[in-house]
Amino acid sequence: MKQYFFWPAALILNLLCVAFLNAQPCDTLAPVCKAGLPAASHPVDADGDGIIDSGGYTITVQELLESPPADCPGPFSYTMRWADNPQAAVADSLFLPCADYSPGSPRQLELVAANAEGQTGTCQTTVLFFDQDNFCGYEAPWLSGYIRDRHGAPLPGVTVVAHSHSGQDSTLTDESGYYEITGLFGESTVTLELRPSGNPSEGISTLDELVLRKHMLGLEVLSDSLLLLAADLDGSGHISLLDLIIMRKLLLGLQTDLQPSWRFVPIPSDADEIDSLLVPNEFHGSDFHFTGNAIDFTGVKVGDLDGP
Ligand SMILES: [Ca+2]
Ligand SMILES: [Ca+2]
Repeated sequence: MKQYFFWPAALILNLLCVAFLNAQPCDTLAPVCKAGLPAASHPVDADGDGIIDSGGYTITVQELLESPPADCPGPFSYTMRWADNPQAAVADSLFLPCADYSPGSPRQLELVAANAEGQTGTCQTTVLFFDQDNFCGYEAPWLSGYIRDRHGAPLPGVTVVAHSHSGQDSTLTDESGYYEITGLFGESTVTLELRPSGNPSEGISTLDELVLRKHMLGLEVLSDSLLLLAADLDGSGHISLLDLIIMRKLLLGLQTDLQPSWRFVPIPSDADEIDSLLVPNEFHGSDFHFTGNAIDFTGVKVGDLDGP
């Protein structure tokens, strides 16, 4: 009877000794955090009555951890805490009420790994908050702005298309030239494409032809960078006889199309940037992680050179 209990006990003791001897402490305990952690808002029933009344964000340790510490004896336990509030560490998940989320302000989260020997190590990552479904009520124009002509008059009816890796969204400028694109949260790079409305030959008369002729003859050289853009009728990046020929054809009705018929220049912009806008009517932007990005454009009617 005694032997019956003795051998398993000795075996367990032996295994514990082996485990202890194998548990070599390592120099540094280095867990690997995810590189950037998007957090989407979710609905919350704060008073438990079954009716959604607020929102918030929940982040779990598992979401934060990319990989456990390498070359160190486990098992590991994990806690996490806000880097700016290191006192409050939690083991499983952090809940952040909407009120604690500051729009446009990412926060640093720190993961703490510990092993049985009492060693600890940390890693940090940036948490990016999104309120795509508006549970926190922070849904705001993600990307907006005004499109006006070079005299400052609003340009209604311009189609604004936002292309991103998740697809595209489009809208029209209203009577005040205002556009607003929402619902493309979390995109790191977006291309805005602006498509004008109206007749390609609008705004072009013999007066404009006269201005272009004078410029080409060196009699009255255009110096305004927006006008130089307007004088490049074929979008070649420079002004040549071909631009004058196209204008002549438009005036005679021999040509009805003009590509592009408008050029859109983001504001602020300097002459160097305008010169480089050989790919017309596209604006590549990045770092649009948060709401409230504003980009205004000046629309230039190609071929319309007269007036102030
Ligand atoms: Ca040209
Ligand atoms: Ca004109």
